[in-house]
Amino acid sequence: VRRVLLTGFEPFGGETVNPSADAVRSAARTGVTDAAGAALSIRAAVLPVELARALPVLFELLDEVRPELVLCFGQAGGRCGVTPERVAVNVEEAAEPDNAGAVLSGGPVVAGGPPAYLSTLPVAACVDALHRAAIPASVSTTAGTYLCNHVFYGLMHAVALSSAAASTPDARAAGARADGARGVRRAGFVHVPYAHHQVLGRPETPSLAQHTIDEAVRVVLAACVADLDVPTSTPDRATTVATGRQSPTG
Ligand code: PCA
Repeated sequence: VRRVLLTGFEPFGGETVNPSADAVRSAARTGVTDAAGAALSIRAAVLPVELARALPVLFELLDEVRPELVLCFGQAGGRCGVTPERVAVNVEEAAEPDNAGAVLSGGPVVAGGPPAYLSTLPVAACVDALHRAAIPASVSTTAGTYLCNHVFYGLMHAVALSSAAASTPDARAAGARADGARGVRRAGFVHVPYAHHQVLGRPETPSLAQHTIDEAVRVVLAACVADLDVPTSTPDRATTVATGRQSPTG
């Protein structure tokens, strides 16, 4: 049985809901099968929008679930479609503090970490699959510099360290706290727009129905599972998908 970890985020920025949390819970409830019809073992969790806690909570989940595939989701209010993220950057900076009042003041996510990590999800295939399901989608080249990018970068860093851990003592020491990342073969981040019910009084703000966002999570998950057996040596298969216009996140 293939083990999958899905995460969403709690509400932030004055919202009372976060469609990413509702959508991952929905996927765990309804279930998703692979191409051969076998049910996936899905764990869905909701991460705090807190710098000090988001990654520790994620790493605990990795240790517990030992997933092959990790898909993190977050809300990007103002975007028109579902946006698989191409790249996580080693920067955290935002005008708004996190839900615990902590300020993101321009420092790195991981001191001394590489500038960026590319998603190991098949982002173009995800967009194609979403389009086949008639869900608006495009590849995004920025997850912002708030909590979503923080979690995305921290996840990719943990996976990178855990795969290096077998070979170098340095990496083994640094990676020790994310041991559960070791079996992860694909990981990445996907932003979703506001749900309709969040913007009822704001007719100019783009949104999708929550049930469409729920479906988007299942579609992305199925596309990523189908990709699990393709060699990772060619991360950039996004030759046919144009990057859509994006508004800022969070
Ligand atoms: N979106 C924010 C953080 C939590 C969420 O759902 C972001 O894009 O950083």
